[in-house]
Formats: sequence, structure tokens, C-alpha cells
Amino acid sequence: MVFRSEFPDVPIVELPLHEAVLGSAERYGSEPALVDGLTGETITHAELAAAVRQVAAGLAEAGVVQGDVVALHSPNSIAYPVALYAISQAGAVVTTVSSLATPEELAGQLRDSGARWIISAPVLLPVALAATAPGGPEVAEVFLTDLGPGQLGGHRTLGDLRASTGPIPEPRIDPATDLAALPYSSGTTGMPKGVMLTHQSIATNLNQVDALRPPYQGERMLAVLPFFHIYGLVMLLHRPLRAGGTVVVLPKFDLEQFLTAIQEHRIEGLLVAPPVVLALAKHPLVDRYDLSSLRYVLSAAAPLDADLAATAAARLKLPHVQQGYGMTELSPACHTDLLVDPQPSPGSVGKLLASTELRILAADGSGTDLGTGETGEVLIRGPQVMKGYLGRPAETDAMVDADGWLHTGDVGYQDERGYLHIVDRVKELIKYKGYQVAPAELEALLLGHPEIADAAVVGVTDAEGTERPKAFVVRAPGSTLTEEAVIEYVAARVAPYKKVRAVAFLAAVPKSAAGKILRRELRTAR
Ligand code: AYL
Repeated sequence: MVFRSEFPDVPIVELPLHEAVLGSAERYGSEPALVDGLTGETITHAELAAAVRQVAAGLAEAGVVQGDVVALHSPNSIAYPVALYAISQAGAVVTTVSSLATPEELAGQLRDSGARWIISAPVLLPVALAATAPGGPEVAEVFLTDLGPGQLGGHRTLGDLRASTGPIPEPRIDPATDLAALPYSSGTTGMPKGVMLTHQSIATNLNQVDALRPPYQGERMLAVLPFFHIYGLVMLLHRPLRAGGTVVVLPKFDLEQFLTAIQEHRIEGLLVAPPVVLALAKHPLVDRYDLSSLRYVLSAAAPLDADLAATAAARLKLPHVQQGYGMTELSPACHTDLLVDPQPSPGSVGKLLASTELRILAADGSGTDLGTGETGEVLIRGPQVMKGYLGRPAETDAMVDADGWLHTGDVGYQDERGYLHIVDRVKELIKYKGYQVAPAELEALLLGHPEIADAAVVGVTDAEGTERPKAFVVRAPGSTLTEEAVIEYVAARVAPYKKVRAVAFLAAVPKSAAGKILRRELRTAR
């Protein structure tokens, strides 16, 4: 049985992403597009579009050609979208890198994506230089995100690139097949992989989400989720900028700064991950701020507890906290409840988006399709499905079948009212505060420790619904390795959100006859 969306189909977008997003920028003109939440510095829609064209000309003059991969390596800033859309206008592909990446993690992504260029924030320059030191991946040039002229340490800035007198590149982009973005995701298994998203899949996903409720011109949203993750990238840049909204940008999450920004900028729309909903529901500081401007809060990227959502909504005097569901491989959305429905099903992740199909497959391996109210693996088909994983045809085939169905590795059911509920996950992926943690990556690291004979990492969820990576370690003979030593060993080598947060020692890692780690047994182990 195939569930179809109850919303009418939306048009497939036939434009390159920068045109799809910035096409009306001149019309929005002098209205603010981006506001630095700390300094108040503002870029208008017209200024954004002009800066993008100039920087694209500078990139082309520097040697960036159509099809090149450019790594964008920066915390959130108002300069981020200038670099982002200039890369698209130059015909290049952006691979977004976590601003928390270690030099080794950045080097790995540069190598895997074949990136020839890096655009780094000045604070991250040491990481970029360490990643590309002799012996590491070679890049042609490292640029910096400053909007002013700089030549900081000999590196050209976006400001310098803007000064180019070269022609504005007008590459012939085929939106249906050419890539716009290459974010990294581990999908259902293994190491992080480059997710090939075309201009069309991303831009059409905007139409699909906006069919439920588009932002209105001038709508003020707060961007505290990182732009390097697909959620921030699409929902906090492409979507509001296309509609003429205003994005107030914060570089990182700090509760006081966050609450101050909502109050001062009269924020209407908040897009967050579950830990922020937890803070809104429970933190005493929240009462000290005037948050009455908020019209909606949307949570996505990890499971949200229904009671917690209700507590937060009551405190904010909103009818409910809304949800979005999807994954990087879906550009990213397949469900949301950005609806006018005053009473969506509690705990649901929303309704199937326009032009999207859903199947619920029995988890017993029988291949049986299930119906309303029955729980199984969620399969999605639609224009937002990725083109595949870069350079990994076998992993692509394992994820998207011959008929175009993407197997999410999430388990859920659709209720009688057409709302989807996600109840479990049958993939390796761990979600720590909405961030992806790939067990395979941590396991490989742990196995590199001379005193570790075997290891497995799984997510363990606490009473408040927060999932944390926990390592199960088999010590080598004679080793007296401690929990702290294991935690420190991993922490020194990965971005902070990937840290192992608990360790248990075992005599042997439970495995199937075929040698697969029995993760479910570990998840329920004490
Ligand atoms: P990735 N409830 C439960 N689990 C969720 C939810 C949710 N609302 N959303 C995402 N997940 C889990 O690639 C699920 O396991 O993309 C899913 O397969 O980092 C995995 O996270 C995907 O993780 C939007 C805006 C979705 C953002 C997103 C989230 C993209 C996260 C729709 O409108």
C-alpha cells in the first residue's frame, strides 16, 4: 500500500538554486535579509544578491570552474550565505563542513569530496591550515569569510573577491542532474558519506514545505541551528531568503543570547532541535524574557517527547510545538506540520509533504506493505530523494531501491488522521542533540587504541529523551584502561558532539553469526 500526500502536487523547480532562492531579492530590496544577532550588522536582500554576484565573479577569476567542489567551513554568520550562493552562481558544488570539525575530520571530508577550495571563517583558519598541511589533501586556495577586504595571513577574503572586475559567471547548469550541495551523512550504516543533492531536489523541497505554509515577506526567524547541517541550510537560509524573510543569525547556542535575541528582534519563527525545546519547557531563565512575539516553534532532527513539547507550548502560549521529519538524503524534508491545523496528533512528526509518497514496510524482512496504524520501516519516494552517495554505488543501492524508494531506517506508523509517528530507529545512526554521530566512525577510532581489543558504540536514551553515545569496550589482555581514559582518547580526536559519553567494559561484543554487532542487545544492556 502506498500512502499519497493529501496536498496537491507542487511544481518541480527548473532553476539553479541561487536563482530559485535569490530570484526575487531585488524586489525585496532594502528589507533586511540577514541580521547579526550580536552586533546588529545587517545585509539587505538587494545587497545579498549583489554581493553574491561579485563574489562569484571573484571565485571564477581565482580559478573556480563549473563542477568544482568548494568546502564551506564556518560557524553561522551573515557572510555564510554570501559564500554559499556565490559557489552556486560559479557553477560549483558546496560541501558544508562542521565548524567543530577537527583537522583530521576536515581533511577526511576534503579528500572524500575532492574539494579543491576552502572558504573558512578566520577563527577556523588554523584548522583549515592543519588539515591541508603537507601530506594532507591539496587545495588550490583557502579563502576567508570576512566581507571586508583583508588579506589576513595572505588569504583572500570574500571582500577581496568582491573587488574582482571579472565577468559574473553564467554557467549552464542542469538543475535536474547537477549537484548544488554535498553535505555529509552516515545514512543508515557506516562512515559519513557525501550526499549528492541536485539544485532541483533542494529547490523543489522548498516548494513542498511551503505548500503547507510559506514564510511571509518580512517574517523574522532566528538561526541558531548550524548552517552546515541540512536543517539549518535549507530551513534557515534557502527557505526564508526565498520568501523575503529576515534571518537573525547567532554563531552558537547560548541560552541567554538566544532568549535575548528572540526578545530584541521580536522573533516570530523558531526552528530548533529537541534540546532547545527542553530548555524552553524547563529552564527558569525563560520566564525573565518577553517571548510573546513567537508565532511558532518547529522541532526536527531528533525525537521530541510529546509531554515535553506540550509543556513548552503551554509556557510559550502557543497551541503546540510543531515538528519536521526528514533526513539529509531527503533534501531534507518529507513530513512537517507547519500547518494551520490547530490540533495535530500529539507526538506526530507531521503530514506527508506534497508530491511525496510513503510506504510502511514490515520490519520482519517479509517485504510486506503495511496499512494505517501499523508500525514498520518508513520508505519515502519523491523529487527530494538524493541522487546518491558520491563515489559509493553499493551504499546508494542499499539506501534507494530500483523503484526509487528511500529506506529511511526509521520505524513508525501513519495514524487515521494522516499524521506520521516515528517510534524507533533500525539503523546504526545516533542522534546527539540532533547532530549525527556515526558509530562506525567511533568504533574505528577505538579499535586504533593499542589497549582495546574490540568495541561497539550505540546510542542510549535517558529519561528526558536525550540520546548519548555509549562505548562498549573489550580491553586487550593485561590492560587496566579506565572509563575516563577511553572518553578522553575519543574526545581528543573528534568534534565535541561526537564524544563518547559513557563506557562499559565487556568480555566480548555480542555479534551475530555473520559478525554483525548486535546493537539492540547493547542498547538495552545495563
Ligand atoms: P539527518 N523525530 C524523530 N526522529 C527524527 C526527526 C523527528 N522529527 N527528524 C529527524 N529524525 C531522525 O540526516 C531520523 O532518525 O537530518 C532521521 O532518519 O541529520 C534522522 O534524524 C535524519 O538525520 C525538516 C527540517 C527534517 C529538518 C529535518 C531534519 C533533518 C535531519 C525536516 O523540515
